[in-house]
Amino acid sequence: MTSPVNYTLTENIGVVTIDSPPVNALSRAVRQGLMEAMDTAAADASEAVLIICNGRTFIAGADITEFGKPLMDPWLPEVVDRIEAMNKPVIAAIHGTALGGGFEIALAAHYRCAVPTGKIGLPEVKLGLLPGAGGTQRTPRLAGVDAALQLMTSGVPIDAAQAMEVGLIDRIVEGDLREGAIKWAKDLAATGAAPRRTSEQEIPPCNAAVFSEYRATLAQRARGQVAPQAIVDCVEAAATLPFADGLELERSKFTELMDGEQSAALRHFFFAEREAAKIEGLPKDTPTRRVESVGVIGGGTMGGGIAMSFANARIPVTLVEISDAALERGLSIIDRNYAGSVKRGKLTEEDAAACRALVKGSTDYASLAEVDLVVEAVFEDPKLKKEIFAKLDGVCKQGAILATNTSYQDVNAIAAATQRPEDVVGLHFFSPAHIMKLLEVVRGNKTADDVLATCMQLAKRIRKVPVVSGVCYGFIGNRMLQPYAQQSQLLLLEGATPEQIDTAMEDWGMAMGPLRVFDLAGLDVGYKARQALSDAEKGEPATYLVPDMLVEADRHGQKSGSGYYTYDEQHRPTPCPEVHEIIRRAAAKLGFERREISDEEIVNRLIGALVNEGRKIIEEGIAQRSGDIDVVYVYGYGFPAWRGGPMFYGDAAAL
Ligand code: 3H9
Repeated sequence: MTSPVNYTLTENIGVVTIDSPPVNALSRAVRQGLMEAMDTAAADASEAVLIICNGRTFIAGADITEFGKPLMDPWLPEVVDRIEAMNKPVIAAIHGTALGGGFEIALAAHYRCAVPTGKIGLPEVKLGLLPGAGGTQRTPRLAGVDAALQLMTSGVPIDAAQAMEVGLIDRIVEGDLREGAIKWAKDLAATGAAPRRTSEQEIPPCNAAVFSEYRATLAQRARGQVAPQAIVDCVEAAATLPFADGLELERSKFTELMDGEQSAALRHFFFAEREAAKIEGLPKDTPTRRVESVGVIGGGTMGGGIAMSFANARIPVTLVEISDAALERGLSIIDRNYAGSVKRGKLTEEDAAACRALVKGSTDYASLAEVDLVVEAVFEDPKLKKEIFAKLDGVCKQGAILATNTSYQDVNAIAAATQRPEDVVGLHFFSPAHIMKLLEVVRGNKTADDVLATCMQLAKRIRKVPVVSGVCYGFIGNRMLQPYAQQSQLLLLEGATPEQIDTAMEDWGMAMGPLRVFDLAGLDVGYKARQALSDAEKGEPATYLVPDMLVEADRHGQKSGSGYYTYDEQHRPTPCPEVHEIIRRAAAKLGFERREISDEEIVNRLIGALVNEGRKIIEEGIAQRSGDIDVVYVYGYGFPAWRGGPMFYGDAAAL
């Protein structure tokens, strides 16, 4: 087998080229190849050594597929030490993303350059790990403690200019990277530049309080997670201990994290997310349709957010509303959202203006005649949706994809309102649609393969995470929410308070407890829907009596200032005796005997409800695989990724 690492002596420069698609991860073969290349370079006539990669990126990190398996020689830290110990200057030349172990290789090199579009990062924290090949000790020596903590605890990569500003790279190479880097290597050799070992550098002085401040911030921002705190420990060691001792601490903490539950969960999630983009039975080379223009029907919160998602990816959008007034309202919400993005530093003023200019309004369906995709986002009225699809069938060009953003309705029935059900698909965005990453792609019985493949590809283009769902009431995410919501009602009636349930779930890791979620969504919505149903249709009174009584007591949720909680002007919730009394009355009316309920029972019953429904969803073939459900819950419902998603957690905890 040929090695993925090639070594050539080009004049007086030893050039080490890594070529291991797709992302040059540090598999055993790459590590071996690097060791051999260093041995050869150390012994030959080269005066400097260049490490560079072929393909789309510099090394994107350790090979995650090897994690959790027995270690194979040479171990990455040995490779890193070998590179740093070289007796002639070693230069790393970065393009794409130098991530994790990949950037640690660059840190062990004596000099670093990158193309202007290059990025560097230490994303191990997203896998529940810390940089385990010297990154926690070398990064602060070059960039200082603050920048190092920021890079490692966020896991977010920075671009070449920022990396240069903080001292993590030495120069930016314009034009051809290989040529520029070889020229630099020759200059270094000509001027007799010596190896410059990061481990031997003094760490810039820092304020000792920074560590306790970081620990406190992370206890909030990364509640429950162990890796971010371990990173702070290691950086503190870098600032206070000799390099070798710091490295020893890093190695023991890395091993501890690797063996822990959180990293196992996050590694599962990493692969689940990538797997979710694949559709069983659909070949990789399934043709796709061109999508260069989009129509959105409905300019409410949802439609506006969907329009922005496309415009942000520089795809022109025609937003259709029923009247000039409604259109004006919709466009002004979009204006406000863009102003907000600029204010929060998410977009520059120019970018926001360029995106906004791509959204045009219309009150005429004829303006959708030439678009490649239409997303209908009107309110949940099945009759109205069918009328709209019949109209679209009349005006849209052949081959246009017709999508509905329904959260619950039957996509097959909507498709049947057209003469082209194969072009109809569900695209279920989550609110706020320009921010939330999840996109459920709902496959109808007749949805064509190329429509599905196009939607999966398009999702990536608009920076969403797509998951395929079959047709059922609520698809994957909202269907699972029903038994979860019902369980929360039973817990209230049996003796728990809203604040006990929410705190238990938030302490466990959910972004928001269920009752605060219901308050945010508005209790009146479900109440109104129930008024149209017969008692039999409403189901068990235990599942809705409390919210009905709250609405009847004028507690409509956060927007009205009160629901399960009372809210102040900053929307901060306070527990309320009136609510406790309502719950007690409801329990008495339904004959519930109230008792003490432990936090553990709350978590197990609520997560158990999700898991049980999830298993049914898999049995019925609505979801392709359990990892897809995990992706839906993490990206759409605030489920903690470090618990792996409900299905991973359910299996691990034998729920
Ligand atoms: C680490 O380095 C630990 C060290 O500190 C210490 C060790 C002692 N390994 O994401 P994509 C696969 S921890 C194995 O769709 P993109 C991926 O599964 C590591 N495989 O592409 C997919 O396979 P498939 C720190 C990997 O262009 C294919 O490559 N590094 C790895 O959207 C394409 O991936 C990270 O955490 C890997 N490291 O994004 C970086 N990376 O086609 C993780 C990717 O079969 N990677 N694959 O589904 C990423 O963030 C993105 O993949 C990247 C490219 C930005 C590189």
